[in-house]
Amino acid sequence: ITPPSSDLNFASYLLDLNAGRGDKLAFIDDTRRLTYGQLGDRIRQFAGVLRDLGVRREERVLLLMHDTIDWPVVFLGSLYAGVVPVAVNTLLTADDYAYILAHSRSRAAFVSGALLDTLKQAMASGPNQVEHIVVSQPVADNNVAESNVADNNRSVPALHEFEASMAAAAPRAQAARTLADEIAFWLYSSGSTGRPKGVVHSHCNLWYTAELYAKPVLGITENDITFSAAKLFFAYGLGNGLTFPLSVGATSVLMAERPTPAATYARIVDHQPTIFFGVPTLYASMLAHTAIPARSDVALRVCASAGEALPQDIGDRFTQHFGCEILDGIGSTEMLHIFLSNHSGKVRYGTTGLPVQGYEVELRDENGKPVGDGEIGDLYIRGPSAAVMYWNNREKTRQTFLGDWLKSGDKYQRDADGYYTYAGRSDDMLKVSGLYVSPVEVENVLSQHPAVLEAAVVGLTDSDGLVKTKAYVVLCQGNEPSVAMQETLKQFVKAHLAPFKYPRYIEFVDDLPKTATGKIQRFKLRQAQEA
Ligand code: 3SK
Repeated sequence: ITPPSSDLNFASYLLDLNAGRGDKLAFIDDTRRLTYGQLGDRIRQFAGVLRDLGVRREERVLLLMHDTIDWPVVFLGSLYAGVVPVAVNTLLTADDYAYILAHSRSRAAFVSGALLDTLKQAMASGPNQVEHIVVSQPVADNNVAESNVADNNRSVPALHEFEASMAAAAPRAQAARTLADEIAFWLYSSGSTGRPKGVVHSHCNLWYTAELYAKPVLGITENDITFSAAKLFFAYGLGNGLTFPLSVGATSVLMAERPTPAATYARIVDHQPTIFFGVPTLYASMLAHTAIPARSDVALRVCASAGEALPQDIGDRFTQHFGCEILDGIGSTEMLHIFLSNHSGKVRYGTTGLPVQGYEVELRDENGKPVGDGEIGDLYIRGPSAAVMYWNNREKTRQTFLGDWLKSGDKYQRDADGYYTYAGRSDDMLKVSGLYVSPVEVENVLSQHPAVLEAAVVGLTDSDGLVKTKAYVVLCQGNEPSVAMQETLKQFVKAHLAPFKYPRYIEFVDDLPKTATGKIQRFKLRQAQEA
């Protein structure tokens, strides 16, 4: 593909691209609809709000909002104005937001009414530079009663209501003349340890993910309706629900609430999306749901999965029922979207597929040397959508961004046909009796047992100081924890994998600790063990 020109304002690019689609629906949320014409008007209007609030080019603003049509307006309106939105997870604690506010030095905060109290708590607990809080969809006790007049000499932040601020602003006719390589937005990425890292992305990165993944791999066109269970504040959701559909003039369905199977199916049936984006845990619970819609009730033509490896059985059962493939892939906040993926017509469930064209992938050993097919190695990626850096974190930036290459922190194995299979996070891998054991591999086998809903495997250091595998297992309803069940599951794993991989210990639990995207937090299980 030909790279974009060195002048690129991604928001302005999208507005130009969709200029002929004024009456077409761009977004449908839980209560409202927005055409492309209205979206363009609101983006220009929002850039006027930023000017009224005194937010200047290259300054940061916090975007802490649920998925409604205001989210893309704030995100793209900021890009349009050359202001940098810092989009954050709506499920964090006040302590996390206090850290992010101080770290990003956000000048204003755009927040959903339901999250205002948490934001205020964060602001009260630490230093920050927020002068204005603008509340989208206020709730009853928000008290957004003040006049909406910006006064930059205040000592406490002014509270504004989103719609009133929009109504009072004069639209900004011209977009900021940004460069393709200019900083466009930040996302925060949390690792298994330490504070979240501010991942800094440029305008062209958004363009690349649409050109390299969404168009060729998903085959997305203007006739599609997208629906992403992953929220817009995740890199995965941002592409799925915003930049991909808008890059082709498609329609995106947004949902503010948590993606339960019932809520997800309701959108799939009511709005007839043609592309659905989920995560493995959700696909599993959708298949276990008591009221699965019939294939004839849905319009799905392709689905995507990321966040963690999709077990083969879930892919098979989903395709059997809905007649539609799930393209399992892996991306990262640092690469912005998916760089390794299954491709329609060539899906191999249980694998993460093949490199997305435009990205290079390598597996290396501890000394940085490429490993052979069938061997487990560390995953490195090279591609044009890589983030610029972690903000104000030289050490972590240097450890991750290695020239053109980026170290993902995942372990993979490639087979003779070039398909990649996930072998766990680098720091989750176990070495038992000198041999690598992938917790994911053992979990996948356990999950295939009819009594098992889900499982997580970690290393347990025994009294000899040797690492043994331990499985935390959630049983399906109607199955009771027992010694006999432990023995059955151990034998089941031994029958399916090299015997040394079977979990020496099994503990039954009610649920597993997970991130908001559904990734199992094995480090929490390890910590609980050590406590
Ligand atoms: O979790 C993933 O695989 C992923 C996919 C797309 C974008 C971001 C992420 C973390």
